[in-house]
Amino acid sequence: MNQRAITQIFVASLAAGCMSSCIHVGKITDEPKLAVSFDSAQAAQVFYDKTYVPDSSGRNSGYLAFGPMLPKFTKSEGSQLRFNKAARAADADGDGTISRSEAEDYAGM
Ligand SMILES: [Ca+2]
Repeated sequence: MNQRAITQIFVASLAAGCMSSCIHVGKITDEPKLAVSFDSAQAAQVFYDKTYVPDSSGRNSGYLAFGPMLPKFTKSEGSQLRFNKAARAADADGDGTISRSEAEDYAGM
């Protein structure tokens, strides 16, 4: 193989790898925050701990990959949409107030 062919293969591989692994298209969806209250500080603490503190399972959501990767298309939730989903799940009776027992049920305590 001559020098020119090796150079062309190298450049083509580099371009293909960069083009396929450098593309990340993300879309964030969000909505206005719900008006939710808590009947106690403990209820709020349990709710926020469950909703925003990562679990301690030790699993890593990242990954390590070698070589060219496919373009990455992701959809993610905005912070208010995440809060609203959690609040709807926690507020079992739908009265707009999360009680301590509702927060504990939501947290699986
Ligand atoms: Ca409630």
